[in-house]
Amino acid sequence: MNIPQNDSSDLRHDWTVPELRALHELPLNELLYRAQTLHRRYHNPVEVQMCTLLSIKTGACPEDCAYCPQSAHYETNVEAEGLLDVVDVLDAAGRARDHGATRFCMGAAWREVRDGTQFDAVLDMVRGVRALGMEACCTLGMLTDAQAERLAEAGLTAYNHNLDTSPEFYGEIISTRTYDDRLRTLRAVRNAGVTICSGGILGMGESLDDRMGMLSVLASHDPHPESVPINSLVRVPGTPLADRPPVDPIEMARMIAVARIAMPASMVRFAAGRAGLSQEAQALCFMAGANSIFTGDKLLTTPNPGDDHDRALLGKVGMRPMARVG
Ligand code: SAM
Ligand code: DTB
Ligand code: SF4
Repeated sequence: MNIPQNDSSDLRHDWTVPELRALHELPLNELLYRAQTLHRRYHNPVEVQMCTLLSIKTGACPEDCAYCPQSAHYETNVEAEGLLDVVDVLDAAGRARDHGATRFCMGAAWREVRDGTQFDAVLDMVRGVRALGMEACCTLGMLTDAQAERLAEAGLTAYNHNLDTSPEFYGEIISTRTYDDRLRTLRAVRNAGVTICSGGILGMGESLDDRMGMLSVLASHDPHPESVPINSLVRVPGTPLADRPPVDPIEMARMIAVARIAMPASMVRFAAGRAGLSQEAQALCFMAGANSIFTGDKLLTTPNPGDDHDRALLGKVGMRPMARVG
């Protein structure tokens, strides 16, 4: 990524919660103006990266993440499915590429990676996606240093591992692992030379300070995570968070804008939760500094707006998909 030399003072790693909260509380126009100013210093403001997700191993996950339809702890309508075949995954990646995606993200409902034939197959998937000329991203749960290195050797571009929320609120949402487990995997990814994709979820009952606390921890990483997905909770029946009230789209835009200001050179991904939003609300999120979306009609297990919707939306707002590099 080309970071203009003279702007390194924008890239701070000591953002405090009160500072971030003060940004969040600005009049919306003022907040958006600041976010847009930084956005165009580091990115082309009319380009949006298209990423496509595929669940390569679905459901029956031993973790108890309260938001997740794939946890074995909750009765949801997700059907468990073992690891997909490499050819099928590469088929899907090729189709995503034909639809304009430049990054292909493979998600597995695992607590952690185990060495063996399944991990070897994932490494083949990574090599295959790279051979298609796309960025390859995986989200497979916790990793050891050695596993992160093997993913790096296979050519993995990015590893997604979300912090989800603040350290203080984390225990309300997940009891089967700790925040430190999460941070340890992020360190393994960074040390292996794979870029980091890490963000979180709005709408789980967290406070504003929890949202800002998560951004403060993310921004404390040096370098910043190269990509920061901001999800709004997809409320899935059967999960403990099924009845949470929906996230106000203006709150979503504010969160994206603060993420953009705190980590100006990063890709800020407007991730889960677009399906419930109007085109105007989505446009506002782009104006706030989002420059990446998940495309295709499915996220991992839940619906996403789909290609026709996204083509119409980007057309209306005059944005274009980012071209593939290489
Ligand atoms: N099992 C791995 C893990 O947890 O890291 C990888 C897959 S997991 C489904 C990836 C991410 O999806 C989670 O960290 C969470 O942030 C997000 N996610 C899961 N369910 C969600 C939901 N209902 N709404 C929004 N985001 C969700
Ligand atoms: C991320 O932050 N959001 C994506 C991706 N990283 C892996 C996952 C969203 C999952 C939404 C619920 C589902 O479809 O199962
Ligand atoms: Fe498992 Fe990941 Fe879902 Fe948590 S978020 S239950 S670890 S698939």
